[in-house]
Amino acid sequence: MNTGSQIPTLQYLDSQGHLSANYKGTLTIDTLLKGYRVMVLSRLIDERMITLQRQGVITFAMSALGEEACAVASAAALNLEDWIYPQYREAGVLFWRGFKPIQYIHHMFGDREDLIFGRQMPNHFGARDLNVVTVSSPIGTKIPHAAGCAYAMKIKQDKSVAICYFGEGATSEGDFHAGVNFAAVRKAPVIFFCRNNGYAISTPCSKQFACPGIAEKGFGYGIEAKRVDGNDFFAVHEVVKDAREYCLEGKGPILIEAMTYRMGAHSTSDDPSLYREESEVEVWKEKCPILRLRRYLEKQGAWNEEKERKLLDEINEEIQQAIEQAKSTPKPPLEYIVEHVYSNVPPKLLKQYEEIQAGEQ
Ligand SMILES: Cc1ncc(C[n+]2csc(CCOP(=O)(O)OP(=O)(O)O)c2C)c(N)n1
Ligand SMILES: [Mg+2]
Repeated sequence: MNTGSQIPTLQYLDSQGHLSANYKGTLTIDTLLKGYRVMVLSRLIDERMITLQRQGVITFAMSALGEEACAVASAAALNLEDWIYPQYREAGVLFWRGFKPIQYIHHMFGDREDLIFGRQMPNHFGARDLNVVTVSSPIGTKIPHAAGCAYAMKIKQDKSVAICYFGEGATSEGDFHAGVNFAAVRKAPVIFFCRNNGYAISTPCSKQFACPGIAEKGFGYGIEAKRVDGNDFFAVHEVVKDAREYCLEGKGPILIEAMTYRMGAHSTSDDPSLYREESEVEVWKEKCPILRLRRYLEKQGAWNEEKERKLLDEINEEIQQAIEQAKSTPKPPLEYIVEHVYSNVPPKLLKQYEEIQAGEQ
């Protein structure tokens, strides 16, 4: 983040797992244990997918390494009826809502069981039955979509909100301006959740924007804005829970800036050693959201080495089985690349399809 911000960063849980006495929230040990499991699942799946890409088994992978609390703790603060507009680092939201590792891995393989039949890049997931709108590659495009969805819910007097996740890089896009301004004027019940992870691929925040941070941008649109430690499960949960209530009281949208760090590469097509020092990553390893929550749970007597080993074994086994299953699942039929979008396949697409088909024979 650039220096000079006057907006404080809400934090309750420090890196050693001490919870501040100021925390008056509602999180129970059961919810925290679920949150911990989902964050570990998200981490282990990400790590395996990166390895599979390196082995040439899948084409591409992105990860949420170090940013897991943003997705999982925010999902824990929402209702299932709330609409989710994720970017590509929010698989944790899906897992919190019950998406199975096998479903996710079919998606990463783009096979016949992938809900979108391999028509999107890996990490561009979605789940209609979980109210999770499919990720789209062009950065920021989901911001006006979420604003429109929330405005529709307001008109229909639904008691739900929309949440739109994006990185700090997305706030330099025109869609950020259009979406946030529209939501502000219409008082649409939408939470704009910005993960400020320090980089937009290789561009650090210092070269992205001249204002002190992202939260400040919200004030420019006349909306409420908060900054939170994005690696603190308690703080993220509380700020999103409060934001949801704020939206439902008809007060309009809210912008949350979650301070976090992208521990991994931007994607498997990126090499961060070209633009940042390893020492920077080392500092953030101690602030890891998973480690922090584990330390807290251990202090409460709710977690120990034996439980940890069992959890890792269970998840790794489930992931391994899912990978085997995906490996033996056929690819979607070739015609699916042109079908299911238009009622009649447009001539240009048909021509391309016929060319590919001829090349395959
Ligand atoms: C409109 C648009 N421009 C550029 C890209 C290429 N691109 C993909 S991800 C990315 C960086 C996004 O950074 P940020 O919003 O901070 O999200 P993060 O990857 O850090 O989570 C860029 C420039 C794109 N997908 N869409
Ligand atoms: Mg970023």
